[in-house]
Amino acid sequence: MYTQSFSVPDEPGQKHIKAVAPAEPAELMAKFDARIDSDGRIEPQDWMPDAYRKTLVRQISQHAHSEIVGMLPEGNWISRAPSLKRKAILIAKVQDEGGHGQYLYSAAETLGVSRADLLDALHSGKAKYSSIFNYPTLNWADVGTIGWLVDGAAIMNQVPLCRCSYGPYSRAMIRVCKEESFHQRQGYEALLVMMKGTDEQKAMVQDAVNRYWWKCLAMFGPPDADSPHSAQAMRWGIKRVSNDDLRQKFIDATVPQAKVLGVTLPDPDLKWNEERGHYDYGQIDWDEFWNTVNGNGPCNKERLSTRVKAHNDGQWVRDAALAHARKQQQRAMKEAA
Ligand code: FAQ
Repeated sequence: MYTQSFSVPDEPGQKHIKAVAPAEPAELMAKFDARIDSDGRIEPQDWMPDAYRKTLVRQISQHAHSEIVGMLPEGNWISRAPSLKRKAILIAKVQDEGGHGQYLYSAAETLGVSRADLLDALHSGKAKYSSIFNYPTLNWADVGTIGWLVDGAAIMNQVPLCRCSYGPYSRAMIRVCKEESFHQRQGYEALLVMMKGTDEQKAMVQDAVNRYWWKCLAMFGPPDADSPHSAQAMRWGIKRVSNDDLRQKFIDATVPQAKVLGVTLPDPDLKWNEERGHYDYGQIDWDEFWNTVNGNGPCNKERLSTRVKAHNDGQWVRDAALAHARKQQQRAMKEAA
């Protein structure tokens, strides 16, 4: 039940996107290709190949799920934040993540899928979300580290998505990236404060960085050679930079930040390579990554059951909103009559 093999539900009888058609109409296909080649944007009303639509639904919905499941590890710390200021910042951040989920589900809906179906896929364990949110937040430094490293990795991956070929996704990403940038800074600042504190506080930061560093590198997805979707997604201008290139950019940007912070990144192979103009780094544990993606990470079960409970507990809000909308509509019709 908790595995995450993604599928936009395709069960017979349900209303979903068509399977990839054997042949797309040549004229429409040529127009679509020309738009992509000229770096134009595809909008919801435009014709697009089924495979392009399906890829976008897969990526955007996984992204939306990541944002809302991503609220949970930090949400655990709202009631235990060490000051009113930190609590206010954390509440704002967690709310922002919920908002990102909303923009992204809306962007996915423009492709002809329903939000209810996407949420069903998440809640039944069929849909993927980012591996990083299946790890626990053990102490307050984890919250700062998520801001610094997890949001930092998210921004690195998402800035190029502001130029994604699908209009609604690219526009949603502009606002998301502005907010993620605040998230990254607040996390880094919280850690800077802890690193000026007691030895115990410094040790907490180092411990959090030790636990999160490698998981953040894996967030960018499998190596390019093992990434089944990358080549086509890049051809279509959905992905603009490859998994490995983004991972490298993230490492290169983060090493100097770690120096300023005074923490050690837990990789003995991390060193500047003059010839490449980049940092070399050690082996990522891909078995551990896939084990987590496939439902067996430390918090997969807990995250999904919390998510399902939140959704069920919110049923009365959705019912009330619908009843209110119906009332408004009836009133408007009466007034117009
Ligand atoms: N976790 O061929 P590729 C955030 C799957 S938002 C789980 O390389 P693709 C905000 C992949 O889905 C973080 N699964 O796939 C925040 C595919 O499986 P499928 C999320 C992963 O799509 C911060 C298979 O592996 N960001 O953090 C992961 O071309 C703090 C093969 O991989 C986005 O979603 C993973 N890490 O590239 C919130 C950004 N990586 O579908 C709260 C948009 C790969 O065949 C607090 N997404 N897989 O069953 C993307 O850029 C891409 O989808 C990638 C994966 C790069 C994630």
